Amino acid sequence: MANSAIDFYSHRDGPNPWKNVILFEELQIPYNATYLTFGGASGGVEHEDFLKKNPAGRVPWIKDPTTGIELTESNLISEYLVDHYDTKGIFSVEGEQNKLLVKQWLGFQAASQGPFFAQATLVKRTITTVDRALRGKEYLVGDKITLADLAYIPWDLALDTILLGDAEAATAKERKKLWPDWFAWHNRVLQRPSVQKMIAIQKKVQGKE
Ligand SMILES: N[C@@H](CCC(=O)N[C@@H](CS)C(=O)NCC(=O)O)C(=O)O
Repeated sequence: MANSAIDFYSHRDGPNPWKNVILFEELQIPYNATYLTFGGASGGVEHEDFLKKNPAGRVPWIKDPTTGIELTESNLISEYLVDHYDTKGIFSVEGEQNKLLVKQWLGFQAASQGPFFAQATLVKRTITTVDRALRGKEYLVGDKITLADLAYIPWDLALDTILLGDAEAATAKERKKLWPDWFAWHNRVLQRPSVQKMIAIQKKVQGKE
């Protein structure tokens, strides 16, 4: 058991730190969360105060006063928490093959699920940026059409298939039909009390209770 609470740097909306919250709840590890903002303002992930801790300017980041360990990368933090605090072996697996498979799927999560899902969010953010830039204007530059406006058209035309008009996967019902095993697995994991607790904490800090 951790002697003192782990210092945990997080973000209210960014999904990665919330993986670690599930582990804090599973293993009953005390922690103190500091919620940073995105960007370089005071209290931000890119402010010099935090860059001294994590030069990558990303959360999560922890300091465990019990061991003195400082660490970033959410999946590595989860592995650290299990190595040190999973005394009942809730998450232990037998044999080299299974141990490696856990690492394989953690690697796939970090290299594929996280970044590609994040891109989907960035699509909307990009549209918001351009929308903002066009407020009160007819074109991006000056008061006439330029190459800049034209360059956006082909990708914007593809939006129906990229994201917004994803008629096949827009609702849970459709996703269940497309990916039944993924859907069942997702809902299965969702039932764990630690995950429900994480969701409750997340809603609270996001002001969505
Ligand atoms: N591979 C890292 C990714 C960390 C990451 O991208 N965190 C996001 C929040 S979910 C972040 O801090 N973003 C800050 C930014 O993009 O400026 C991990 O799994 O911990």
